[in-house]
Amino acid sequence: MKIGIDSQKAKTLNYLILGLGKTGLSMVTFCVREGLNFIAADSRETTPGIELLKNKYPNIKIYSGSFSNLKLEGIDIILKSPGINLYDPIIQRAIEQGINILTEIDLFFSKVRAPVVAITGSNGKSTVTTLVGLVAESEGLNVGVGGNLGKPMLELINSSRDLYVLELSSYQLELVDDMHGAISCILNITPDHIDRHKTIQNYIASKSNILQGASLTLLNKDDSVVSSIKINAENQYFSLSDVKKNLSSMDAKNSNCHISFEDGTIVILDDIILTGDHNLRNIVAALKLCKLAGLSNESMHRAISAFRGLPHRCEKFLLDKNIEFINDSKSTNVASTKAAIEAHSEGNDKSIILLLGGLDKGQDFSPLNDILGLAVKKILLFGKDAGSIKAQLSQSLSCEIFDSLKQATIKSCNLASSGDKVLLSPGCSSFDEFISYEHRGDFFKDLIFNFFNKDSQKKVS
Ligand code: UMA
Ligand code: ADP
Repeated sequence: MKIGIDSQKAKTLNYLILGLGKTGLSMVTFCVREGLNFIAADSRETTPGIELLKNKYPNIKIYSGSFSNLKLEGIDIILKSPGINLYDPIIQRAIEQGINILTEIDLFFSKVRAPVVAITGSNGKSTVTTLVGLVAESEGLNVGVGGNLGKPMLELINSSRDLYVLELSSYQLELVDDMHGAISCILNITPDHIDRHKTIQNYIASKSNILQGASLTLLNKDDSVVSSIKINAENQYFSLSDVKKNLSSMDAKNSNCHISFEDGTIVILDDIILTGDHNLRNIVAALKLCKLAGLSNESMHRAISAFRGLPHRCEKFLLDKNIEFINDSKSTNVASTKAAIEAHSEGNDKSIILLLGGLDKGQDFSPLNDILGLAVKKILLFGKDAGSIKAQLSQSLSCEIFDSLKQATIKSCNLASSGDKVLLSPGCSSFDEFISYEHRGDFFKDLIFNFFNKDSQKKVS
């Protein structure tokens, strides 16, 4: 049984904060503010987090080094950072010793009274979370937007908030059993992070935890995995297929294509700047969530029609000699690469030069074969797992392997001609060559701007 962090007893217990990244530091601040007894630990000898902590709170106890030497005697509760694996021996030891393991989500809900919209899924979380946040802002609400998106949720807490919008990852949701009346949404589930969760079933179970204790849930009717999840809360579905059925009947009547609810039109399709069905699906989900959160049609229309998309997600950053360059560095799984190719292909014109590769996280790349055969002129593979990805692709496809993204990018520039689209949608994580997907995307853009002697400030939408 979990101990409520807001109970009187909680103040008498001893806590161990595991991991001193962004989340760990936010948990330290929380514990200091609440007057809780704690020590903080990181398995690396030195991390920027430890230095920050020593400067800010010189008197707190910090353990650094292998967790195998970390004693758990006297610890009542572990506060786990999302990056620490449930299968880590320290967590297993803690479970054996009956120590409670809580996360930032438990701490968050112990303090927050305003409504919470919580969003998970394999892809589209950041886009949908940002969109809902923008609609709430447009309504004039004091909204806290964060979570896996970047700003730890504990840093969002403020008693004057009207609403919180949280992006939650499978790492954050792994141990969650109560979402305290949140409006919870699962956008889609396709294989990802199996290296961390071991099985797809564990990954689905982790994502599904977002529904526990929710007051309202929103699921994707078009996603076979998501739509078959059993739910206890009052559930609604969103569906791009249903929206598209209505659109085609409207097309026939020559009227404006728009997404609407029973009480009015929300957004005219021509006003939407984002490309691709995947983004239309994100917009449909965001609109439904806004509706469930009580936001007005006017705010939805204003925010959605002004939204240009987040950087590194199908970001068109240069059009030169009629060649389009697209940075989709945030694509770290096969489903997102597929979505990007679909969004940029026109029939069977094979105009895409695709840069694919990095760390494959044990994914199966064969589901890409059909769309690659239809829409892609050349596949430039790069990074540590280029060889194993190539082995999974159909032999009839034109592939070439490069040691680095730099070499693959230069090749793409030499290869591209008028009408082509050069698309970085790696479908892999970036850590073999880069510190993050942002680093990878910026590196790609800089190389291309340099190649064409372009001013990097002159971007296209
Ligand atoms: N650490 C250990 N032992 C371990 C693992 C990590 O001591 O076994 C330490 C590291 O040395 C480091 C710290 O833990 O000092 C890092 O903690 P963390 O990995 O939990 O990361 P945070 O800095 O707290 O950032 C986390 C999320 N990171 C992960 O889930 C890996 C961020 O998502 C999130 O933005 C941030 O909290 C704020 O909520 C990043 C991410 O990659 C973007 N998420 C994955 C994804 O989107 O696919 C899930
Ligand atoms: P997340 O936060 O879940 O990683 P993002 O909005 O940051 O989602 O997008 C990550 C990647 O997934 C990008 O490559 C983007 O183009 C792609 N993507 C966004 N929404 C979807 C979707 N609904 N289905 C498939 N891919 C998507």
